[in-house]
Amino acid sequence: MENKYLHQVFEEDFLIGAAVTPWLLKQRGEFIATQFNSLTAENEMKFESLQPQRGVYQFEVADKMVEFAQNNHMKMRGHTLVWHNQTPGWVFSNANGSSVSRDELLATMKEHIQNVVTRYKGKIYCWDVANEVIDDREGFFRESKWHTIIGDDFVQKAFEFAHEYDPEAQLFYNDYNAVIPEKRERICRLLKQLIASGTPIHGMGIQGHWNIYGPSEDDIKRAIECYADLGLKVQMTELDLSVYAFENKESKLLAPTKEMLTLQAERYESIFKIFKSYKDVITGITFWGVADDYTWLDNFPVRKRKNWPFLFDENYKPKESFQRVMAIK
Ligand code: HXH
Repeated sequence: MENKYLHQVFEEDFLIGAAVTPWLLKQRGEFIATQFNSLTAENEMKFESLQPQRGVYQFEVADKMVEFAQNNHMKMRGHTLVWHNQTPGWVFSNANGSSVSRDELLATMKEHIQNVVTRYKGKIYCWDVANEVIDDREGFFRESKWHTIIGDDFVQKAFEFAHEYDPEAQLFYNDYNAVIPEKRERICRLLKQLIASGTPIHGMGIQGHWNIYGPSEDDIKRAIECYADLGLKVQMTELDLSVYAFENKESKLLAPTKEMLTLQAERYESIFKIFKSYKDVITGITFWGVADDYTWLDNFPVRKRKNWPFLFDENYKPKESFQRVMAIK
């Protein structure tokens, strides 16, 4: 296995992707194209990026990212069509501040999906159609304007529109905390309802914003099985392993400790062993970034706190985590 690249080691198993910014592609394009064979735009295909004002579409940046993927023979995932965040206010309210009606919001949803999905038909093989619509604790649907204004069928509608404009695209539901048993059960209920009503849905995206302490291997396995048992493909869509437990508010650390890096390497090895054992249902593993020089975790859940969640360090050198993942048989 000398000098193989990351995606080559899993060639027979699943795609290996990275979420990137235009800046990363410019600075580190060659590195990204050699280690990964799938690409996601971290922000550039979200609603506010593509249609900041009603009827005003901005496709230039996203187009360039799609072009990069094509030029480098990488697959591209689309993220995301319907989400409660990073969606402009005009979507939900009229010029006078009053709420749009169900029919108006459905028309906006349909038009947006039509324009975006049609533009990238045949170039984006897989869409996160709906992101994070299930509530974390009680209740079922997360409280959002999409849900309040349209009602329970807003998720189904989004999938139907996406399917109408690209019948070949793989359509995914995507969520976080998707291996925590209580939320997993609620997500499964949603997926079952969608399937029972004939919705064109093909996969479940487990985001995978995890850390060096959890979730447990059992929870990960059980979740993959639950989703796969519904007949869906499964992907890890936003994988990163924070070096902090979620409650840890530490913010002064300038470099990861040895213990952190060792724990991270052990966890990367064990989760990739699990992923490999489910290669028949898992079709892709995407990291939510590339290397430790830049991650959204530098600002979440603690602002301006450095984190080191990936397989490559701040200088794009392989970490112990990388070696352990590459050595899996
Ligand atoms: C993802 N959300 C998004 O899918 C992706 O588009 C974005 O670029 C980064 C991460 C993860 C997320 C979900 C909920 C959330 C924060 C991040 O809100 C919380 C707030 C407090 C406590 C827990 C979650």
